[in-house]
Amino acid sequence: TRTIRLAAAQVGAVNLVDARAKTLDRLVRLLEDAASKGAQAVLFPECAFTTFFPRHFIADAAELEAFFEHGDITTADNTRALFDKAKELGVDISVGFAEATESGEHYNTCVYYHAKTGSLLSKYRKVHLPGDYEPYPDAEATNQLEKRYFKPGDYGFDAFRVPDLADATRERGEPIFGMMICNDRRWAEAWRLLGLQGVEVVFCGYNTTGYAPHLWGTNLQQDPQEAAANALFHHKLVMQAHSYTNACFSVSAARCGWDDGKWNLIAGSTIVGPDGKIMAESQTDGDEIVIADCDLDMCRSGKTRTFDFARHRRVEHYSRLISQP
Ligand code: CDT
Repeated sequence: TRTIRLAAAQVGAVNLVDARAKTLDRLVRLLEDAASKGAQAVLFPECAFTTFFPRHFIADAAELEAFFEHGDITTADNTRALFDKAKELGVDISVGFAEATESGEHYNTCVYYHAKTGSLLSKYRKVHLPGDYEPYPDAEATNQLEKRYFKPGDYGFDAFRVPDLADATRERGEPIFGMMICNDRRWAEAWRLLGLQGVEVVFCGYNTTGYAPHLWGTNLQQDPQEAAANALFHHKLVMQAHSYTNACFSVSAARCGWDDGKWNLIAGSTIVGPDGKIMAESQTDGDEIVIADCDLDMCRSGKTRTFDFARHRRVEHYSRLISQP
């Protein structure tokens, strides 16, 4: 069978002052919960090990650096417990983190960890960095300083095969996965690049603010509740639409809830099928496992009919897609 059980590990509020060990412990518990439900691969959110620090203007370099992971993510003190647990349970994980390289560069990164071999099958660095370089003058504003804190990813969108999850048939081979991070999910180009590689499952962790008038523009006229409902709507809209037009499953995992009792991030972790329909979604804005059985052969009808790219795309008309601006 090519049915695999996938899960999103949604993570609720993480406060600025929360000890890293406490957050790490929550991630480990979520993984145990997912494993007890039979999950084979579990997606954790973007920047999963800390609060979503790009909302804050952090002028002090050492203070900022403390939000980043250094060295091998699978063995570093602040993160290894999650990978050790994945190996112990035999459950693959994908997790997002703020990456500091040896040469001092910073990326918004995620990895796919293959439990059986204890190795990283893939690494992705966020390409579409939202927000601004300069903080807003309004001290109460929700900043989104990703352009300040991270470099745009330099790996592109590479799909990859994952062994041991499903029976690899001669025809289809091992399942094809792809990863993106938060804002990437709003960009058709990111999905299509994965779609063109035959992707069957897209993983996307996110931190999406529920109320940020400075950031969203149109929210200026909205009340916070209306703004959060809109943000949730747009999140589901893009996950559903792009899963459908690329004939793939998608799993999205939120870091959500009210950080510091003040900053709202939307929930809405979902698993979507290649027909664009939601198969499972979170019921809370706290720590929660969202899980579904995904029959990868369901991707076939889309990939061989309506969205058979080789037959139907008309690339002679697409040159504007890769020209500036
Ligand atoms: N983390 C992240 O990428 N968040 C953005 C916020 C909105 S930017 C206009 C997102 O796309 O959800």
